[in-house]
Amino acid sequence: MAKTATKGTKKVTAKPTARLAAKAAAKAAPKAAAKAAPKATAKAAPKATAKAKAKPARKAGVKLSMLRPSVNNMTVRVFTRAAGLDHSETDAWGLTRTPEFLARNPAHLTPMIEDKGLPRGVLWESCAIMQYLANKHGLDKFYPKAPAKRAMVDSAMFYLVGTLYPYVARATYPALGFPQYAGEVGHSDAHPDRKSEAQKAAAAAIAEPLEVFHSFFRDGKPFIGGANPSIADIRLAATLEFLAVIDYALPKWAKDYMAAIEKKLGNAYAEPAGDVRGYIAHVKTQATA
Ligand SMILES: N[C@@H](CCC(=O)N[C@@H](CS)C(=O)NCC(=O)O)C(=O)O
Repeated sequence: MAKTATKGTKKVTAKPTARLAAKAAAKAAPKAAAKAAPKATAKAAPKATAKAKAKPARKAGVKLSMLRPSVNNMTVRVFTRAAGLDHSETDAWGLTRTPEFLARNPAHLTPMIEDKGLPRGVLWESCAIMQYLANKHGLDKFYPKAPAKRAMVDSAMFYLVGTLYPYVARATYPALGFPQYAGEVGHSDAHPDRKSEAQKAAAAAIAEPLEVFHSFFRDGKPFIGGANPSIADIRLAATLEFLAVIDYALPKWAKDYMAAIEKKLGNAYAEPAGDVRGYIAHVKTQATA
């Protein structure tokens, strides 16, 4: 990964952004792409028009440590913005294995939140963070309370993290310049041809679980969450962003689905996506240089 240019903490006063959408979406990506490395863009969503009523932002007091080029991080960054949670973002680039970070989070993983009341003070794992914040703030729109509906959202997220994401990681991490997991061909000193075969096999394996999200979890609805994107939808759309780095040919439904999420969530989606897209544009430029 290229070193991110900006460190430090920024306060992010997000607003629910359903109406603020498309304009900002168009703006964010090129802005990020223009930078050699993704730069801090954690600023407030654009002000609503005079007509739109100012909704009081929920006071979350959440501190988020994150890495801008990461879709795991993008997931939580989109969610906090879309849910209108006040939070601050700290760029953790280069810091995740420092003694200070490890003392708080021995898994050295981002996204990580710090929030009063958490038994150990911190929480990592993107889906667990969204579940926790949705529970804490009663965000049923993103995470339904009804057990059966909630179970489907949980199932989709576990299926993503346990099945789809490992394929996406094996297929894209080499192109992204991210390290692969120990024990995998990509991490070993195997011949580049073997690594390339493994990468291609992983890319080929993506189609099946991807289709399951469409045919089973969406089941004819616009989103897994129904008429509105749930936390599982945010997790899925963010994950699919990485596939651009290998020019993966997404099926039409997936392209439409991602566009629909971006349209619904507006700048809440577009801004964090811009950081990921900017990073991908950067590595692709490097690869062809
Ligand atoms: N399953 C986790 C994955 C988190 C993860 O892999 N985070 C990476 C960035 S994509 C990280 O923080 N790596 C830093 C490190 O290991 O030091 C999630 O969804 O949050």
